[in-house]
Amino acid sequence: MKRHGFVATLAALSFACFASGDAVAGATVSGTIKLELPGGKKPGRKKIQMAADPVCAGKHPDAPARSEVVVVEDDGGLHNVFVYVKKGLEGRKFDTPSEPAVLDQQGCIYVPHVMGVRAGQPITVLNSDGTLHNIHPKPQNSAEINKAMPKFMKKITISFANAEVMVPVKCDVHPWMQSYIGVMDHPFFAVSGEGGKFEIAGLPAGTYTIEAWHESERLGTMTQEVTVADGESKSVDFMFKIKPRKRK
Ligand SMILES: [Cu+2]
Repeated sequence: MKRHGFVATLAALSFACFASGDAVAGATVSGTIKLELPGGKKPGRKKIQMAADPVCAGKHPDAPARSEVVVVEDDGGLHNVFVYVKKGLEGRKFDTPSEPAVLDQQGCIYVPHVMGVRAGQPITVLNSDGTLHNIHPKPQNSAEINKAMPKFMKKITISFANAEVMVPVKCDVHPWMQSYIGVMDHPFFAVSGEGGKFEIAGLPAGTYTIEAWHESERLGTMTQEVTVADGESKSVDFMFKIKPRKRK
């Protein structure tokens, strides 16, 4: 019996050594992003008027598309927040993925509304609509892109050379079309989704400034510092507040 226990302990020890030695012991930072809703009232999402292009309007036969500027759940869970490591990775280099990110023009809306890519990573831009779009990102740190995509052009590839939070993307044909792309020189970013949740995994041990960015100026950005050890998981939550409108 004793001997059996000893062997089992040895086996467990060697497994533990294997796990810490060979596996990627990256840390995870995850959390929930919420919007404070005074009185429990969440901001409405305006209908998007697409009548100017009947092809677009025809893509939403049952209900009109609605603005994605502030997408918030009843309990405050806030979608489309770009969360990323702003500080703490200086001097580190990460391979650029050759796998393209995908931005679709679908129902005359950008899908996804907010996304992250790597500097130099190819981005496949799809036209799923059978109408003319014009993909027009306006980066500050990379070359501007302005490409018409007639209805027969289903796919093009673009990329941004340099990191930038965030690159706004517009369509010159459909003024309501707007999206944002976070261009990063490292892989540690996420976009909040269901429940306002996000997760950034595989982080090296270290102390990081995490920034949460929302496109509305009245929400803006928030930052928090977090220190993680190898393999550690830490929770970082953000609570956005709607700032008063700026007086003009
Ligand atoms: Cu368009």
